[in-house]
Amino acid sequence: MKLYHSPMAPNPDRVIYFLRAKGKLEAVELEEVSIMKQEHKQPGYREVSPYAQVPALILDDGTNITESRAICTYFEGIFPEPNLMGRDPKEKALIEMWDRRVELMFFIQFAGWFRNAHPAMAPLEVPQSPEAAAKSEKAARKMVERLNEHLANSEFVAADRFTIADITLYITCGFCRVMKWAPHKELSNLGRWHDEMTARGFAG
Ligand SMILES: N[C@@H](CCC(=O)N[C@@H](CS)C(=O)NCC(=O)O)C(=O)O
Repeated sequence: MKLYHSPMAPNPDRVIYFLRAKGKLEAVELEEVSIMKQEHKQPGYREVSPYAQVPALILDDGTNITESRAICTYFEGIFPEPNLMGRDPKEKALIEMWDRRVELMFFIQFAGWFRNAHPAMAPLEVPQSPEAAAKSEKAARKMVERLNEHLANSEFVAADRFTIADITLYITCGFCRVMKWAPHKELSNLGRWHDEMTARGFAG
């Protein structure tokens, strides 16, 4: 299996941290694609990922899987332990609920802020929009406050153990550095949770 990724890019990191949490990073051949050099937009890579995005997983039979959560679902199936996506219908639903909340209401909103505001994103986000940046920043800040409140009474993001939802929140907190923002240093419950996640070592 080959995993196309870009160093420091959050969606590929989500998959790499997931694999590392499974103790299975060595199961894939890693190939780097530079987003900043726009290698992901070259015709050769578009054959791997038609939407020109990383990560992309190519299975040994040639199948392409190009959504980070779908790639994690595949790895959860072939490497079931430790379980990171739920063991029974209720747990699966609750973990997916939190993972999607983090992805849609924090990660995607933060990405909208970054892509519409940061000068380095100008070639990728055409045209950049200050209004969209402001709206997304507001939504990201609101969600991170909600997550901080949630973590006042929960050790982990979902269920009562470490799951993919913790990985998704952790990569998003790390991604915030690109706007010189560290929400886990501003909000105490998020900070407690973040220290515990760092101590687990899945981020390498
Ligand atoms: N929904 C996709 C999103 C993938 C994505 O947006 N990846 C970013 C890197 S973190 C990318 O390839 N960006 C290239 C671009 O926007 O041109 C997933 O979860 O895999």
